[in-house]
Amino acid sequence: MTTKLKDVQNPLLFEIAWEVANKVGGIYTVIKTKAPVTVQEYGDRYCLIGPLSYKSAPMEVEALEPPTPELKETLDNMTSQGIKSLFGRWLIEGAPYVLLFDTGSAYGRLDEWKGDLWKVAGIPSPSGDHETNEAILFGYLVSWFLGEIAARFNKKENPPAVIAHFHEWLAGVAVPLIRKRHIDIATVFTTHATLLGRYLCAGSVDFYNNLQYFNVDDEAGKRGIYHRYCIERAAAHCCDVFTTVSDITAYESEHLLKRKPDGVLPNGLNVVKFSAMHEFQNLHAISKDKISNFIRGHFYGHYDFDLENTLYLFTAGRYEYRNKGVDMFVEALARLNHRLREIQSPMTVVAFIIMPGRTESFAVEALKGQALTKALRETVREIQDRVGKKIYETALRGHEIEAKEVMSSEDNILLKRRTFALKRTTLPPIVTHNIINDSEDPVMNQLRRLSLFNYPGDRVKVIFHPEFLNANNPLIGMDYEEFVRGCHLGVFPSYYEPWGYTPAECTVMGVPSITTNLSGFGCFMEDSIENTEDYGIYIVDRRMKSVDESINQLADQMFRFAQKSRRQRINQRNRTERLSDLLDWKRMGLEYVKARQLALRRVYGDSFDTEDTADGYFDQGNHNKIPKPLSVPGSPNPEAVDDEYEDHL
Ligand code: G6P
Ligand code: 1S3
Repeated sequence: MTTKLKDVQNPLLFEIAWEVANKVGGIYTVIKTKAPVTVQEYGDRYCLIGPLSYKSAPMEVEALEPPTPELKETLDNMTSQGIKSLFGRWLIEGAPYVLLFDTGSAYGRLDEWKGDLWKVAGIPSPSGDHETNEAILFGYLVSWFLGEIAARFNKKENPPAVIAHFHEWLAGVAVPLIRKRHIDIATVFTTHATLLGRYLCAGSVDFYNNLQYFNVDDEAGKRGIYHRYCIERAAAHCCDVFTTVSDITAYESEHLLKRKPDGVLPNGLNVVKFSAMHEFQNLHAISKDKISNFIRGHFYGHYDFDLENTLYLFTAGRYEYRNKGVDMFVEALARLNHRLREIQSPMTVVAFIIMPGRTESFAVEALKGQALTKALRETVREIQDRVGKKIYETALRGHEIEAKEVMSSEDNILLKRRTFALKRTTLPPIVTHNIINDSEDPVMNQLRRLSLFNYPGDRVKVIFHPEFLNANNPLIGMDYEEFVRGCHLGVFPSYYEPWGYTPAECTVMGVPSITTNLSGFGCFMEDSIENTEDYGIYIVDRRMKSVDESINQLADQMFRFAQKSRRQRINQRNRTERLSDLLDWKRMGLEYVKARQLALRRVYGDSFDTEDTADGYFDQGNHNKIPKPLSVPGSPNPEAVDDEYEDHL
């Protein structure tokens, strides 16, 4: 309900998400990496809204006085009614304004608000669902805030148009409230997945072939998420512009949420370009060395493969065994092992699975290997020093030194002792931690079933690291980005993946990856590039193929990758890295601009000078795909492959 003409050229933008200054998963990455381009467009007219966590806020936010009287008055009024909040700058690139609400300070009103939500929107909220309670408190605080501030701005001569962009159901409660209360703002709601989709896929249903047939209320009820589903569906229907992150999730939303999204807002990244062209290749070599050090320790006593002919593959993400396609990855690794053994390949593949599970501690056997190799390294360094000094002194005196005199007998014994300690009767562990209920862990069970135990003859070795990486980790002391850079191939054969940041992150670091045509990222790349594989983006067909065929395709892709020469891998990394511009927010952010424009036109159509139907905002038109690279494939001499062609790209 528009009352006055608005300043639609200089609108205010609030962006609301549970993951603002609060890292949980992918939405945090979306919001944080997008901030620089949004700040560039909106400057101080942009403010993010999230929940206040007293643990993380001091590290994330620099507190400030509210810069406008409208904001100050609104927050003062809320504070006088017991609501605690923190306003300031979020300490990330772009330094946007951020407002965090302490949902705890509103707990006394929970029952009243739950009753109201049922009355005005028909949304039930059973007791005992903490996450939903938080979502309700957050939604009521945000709608209270937006209602007040919009009313205060409306008293101005030429009030600014206000856009509120909400992400995901956890921030969705405010959307139906804004609609019901006729708050004078334009709303956008973006869903990054659907609740029901995630639950259905995690079970064993043929999701994509049955999308239109699910009885959504029934399915949500059976899974105990009906109330959450209601929030998500209400937000999707009550917003002015409804969007999601990929075409595949748009299709899913149309059937499960019963509204066709107005457009798709794919996720970008804040791409850091190195001034030196091949800097990322050097970083690969440095990080790979660190991984190799870990490998030496992990496989001590069985370190009988050549690191020069070893490839590091990995998968990573939240531990959603089926949704993230770990089941398929492990199965394909067993087939890859078989094929590499069959051809007596000189290559060894080490496959890492980095997914946080429920663990008790690091496994002693995993720690022991690192300790032993560290001790050996130190001993060798000491001996090196002593030997170096001896040679130097002898040479200075003009004498020659006999090779057998170089090392003292004490040093010889010391070295023997260290070498002796490296003997081992056990196989190198397939898991780095002690897992709680190990016998029920799906990854462990599958590894056991397939006998992937790191036997000496295996060409595929596995390491399940059931915890996210960080630089202080005593085993693999690297943060995630550094680790990815050191790997050769990321493997993400997801079944349910609305977007999929993991392969996108690989791409901007110049690391090839495998994804699927059921992931938003995979479909986007397939749509944008003529032959994705040439650019190091392998796509497994999980739509039209049977499960067995998809696993074979995945095994085949990894097998072909393992046949590449170093030169070919370097070339492929160069091509992969060239795709990063495609994923940069500078480009991807344009879809967000369109969504906001559409919302403004729909709500404040009268305030625009030109007649505009607001339709067609998301029409992509005819976009040209990135063509095949100029380089000739399959040179007879792989070491001499097509460098001169590469320069033309
Ligand atoms: C980068 C480095 C090269 C190194 C290569 C190893 O390109 O700049 O110096 O030889 O990585 O590649 P690889 O695929 O064998 O890890
Ligand atoms: C969701 O997080 P997820 O891993 O649960 O949102 C991400 C950001 O949009 C997206 O990349 C991912 O595919 C979704 O599944």
